[in-house]
Amino acid sequence: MNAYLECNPEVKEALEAGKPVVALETTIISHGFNYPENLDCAQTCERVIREEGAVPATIGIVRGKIKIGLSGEEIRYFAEHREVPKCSRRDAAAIIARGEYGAGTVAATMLFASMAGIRFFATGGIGGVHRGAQQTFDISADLEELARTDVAVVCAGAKSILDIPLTLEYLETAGVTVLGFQTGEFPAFYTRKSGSTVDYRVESAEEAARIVKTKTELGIQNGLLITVPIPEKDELNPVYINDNIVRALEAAENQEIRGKATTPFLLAELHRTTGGKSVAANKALVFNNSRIAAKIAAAYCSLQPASPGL
Ligand code: PSU
Ligand code: MN
Repeated sequence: MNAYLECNPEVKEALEAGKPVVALETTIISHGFNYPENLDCAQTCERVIREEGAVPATIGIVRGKIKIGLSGEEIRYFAEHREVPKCSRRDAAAIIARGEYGAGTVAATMLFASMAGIRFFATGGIGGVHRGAQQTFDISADLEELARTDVAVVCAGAKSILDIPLTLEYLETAGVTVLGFQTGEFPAFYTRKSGSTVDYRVESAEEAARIVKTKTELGIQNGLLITVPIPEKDELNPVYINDNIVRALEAAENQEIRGKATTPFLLAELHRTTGGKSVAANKALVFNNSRIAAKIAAAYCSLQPASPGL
């Protein structure tokens, strides 16, 4: 492990013993929700992972150290300090060298998890190719990270604030395996369906774990995406949420929101215009993803290698 990494003893022990560990991100805490929902969400994700017998490792940069497995107090800090900068791969070295705090995106959390040897990561949605990217070039660094870093990310697909077909094209070019957990369709975060298909539908945690394991044994060292639809009871009406998304995109355009501010702005707009409905859906899907990630991590740890010596 590098000198900037600090792994808490529980996570370290679990990793050494080959027990299931699931990483969680901090951008979702500082920039994905308001206080105190963000605190409740972060704590519940950890609890859900524990209920499945896995160890949660919420990851963030604390005074220049990459903390693998934040303490309760540190999680509270990220929840209360929404000004902590969003940290993607490109920001990591600068934030760490300056001894500052950083809230890790999906990209940075994958990077840090892989440094620590964590194979599974649960989140809400990944960043992707933004609508209009043909002009703006706004493509999330999350996709590039999936192209290069060996961590399996469990998410509810991507929001339709993004261009989902183009996001899937990018993932295909990057060689990222995309699984649908009990679905043949790529989920659209707030809704179970996006109109785009996934290539591989899996029915169980064991089946997903077997694919991750096979990829590892083949020495294919990039990311893998496991997409899980939001539970039916929590799904939002597609017409309703898409109307709100169109309005949020217009507001971003009118206010000339650009770069790393775009995704948090769109999320906040949706939270506001849906009067909290998007927040409730967002929480439900993150908890569901945390539970399924823990189940897959546990299944992975109980799989035997395909043949001796692997
Ligand atoms: N999608 C969500 N909630 C989030 C994010 C995405 O529903 O909090 C965050 C994640 O941390 C993701 C990041 O990695 O936004 C993507 O930002 P960008 O589009 O700037 O790459
Ligand atoms: Mn962007």
